Amino acid sequence: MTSDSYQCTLAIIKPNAVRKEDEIVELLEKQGFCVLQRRCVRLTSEQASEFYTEHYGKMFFPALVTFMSSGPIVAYILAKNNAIEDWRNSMGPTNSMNARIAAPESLRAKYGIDEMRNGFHGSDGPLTAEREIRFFFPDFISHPVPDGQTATDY
Ligand code: RTP
Ligand code: MG
Repeated sequence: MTSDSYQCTLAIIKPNAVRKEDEIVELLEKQGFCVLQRRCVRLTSEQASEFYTEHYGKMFFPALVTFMSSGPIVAYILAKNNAIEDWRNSMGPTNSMNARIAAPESLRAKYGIDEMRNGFHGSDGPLTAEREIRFFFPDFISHPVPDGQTATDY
């Protein structure tokens, strides 16, 4: 990826933070993220299990599925230079209580409650971003990728 090219990531506002959507979007736009697509959905537990399939078998998996299907969520395709890493930095540490200490300006510090109800999801790499964008936005077409970039870079 060249330094002036944009990258896409999949971001989610989780059920505990959805009512703060307006101010969250304002904040992320101030940080240079551009919302390319938005979708408000309520996942079934089957869909939540599929989305978080990498965590299947972990102790927190059943609670995660229950939480993610407990109310509406909002999914976004965000575009920015270095969007994947930058969005994860904007979210902060997974555990919102740690975030309030280690990264008090982060979104999870501001809008998260605990380790589970941490308000946000962000793809953790280019392949994951591609899969997760397709999960919520199957019709999204990214630009052609001539020089070996992933399909979510454009
Ligand atoms: P995410 O995938 O949602 O962006 O979060 P992450 O990479 O920071 O964290 P990950 O390890 O992938 O965990 C996925 C989500 O599962 C919930 N979780 N709860 N011990 C717990 O109670 C626990 N651990 C993880 C969180 O909602 C976390 O974001
Ligand atoms: Mg993760």
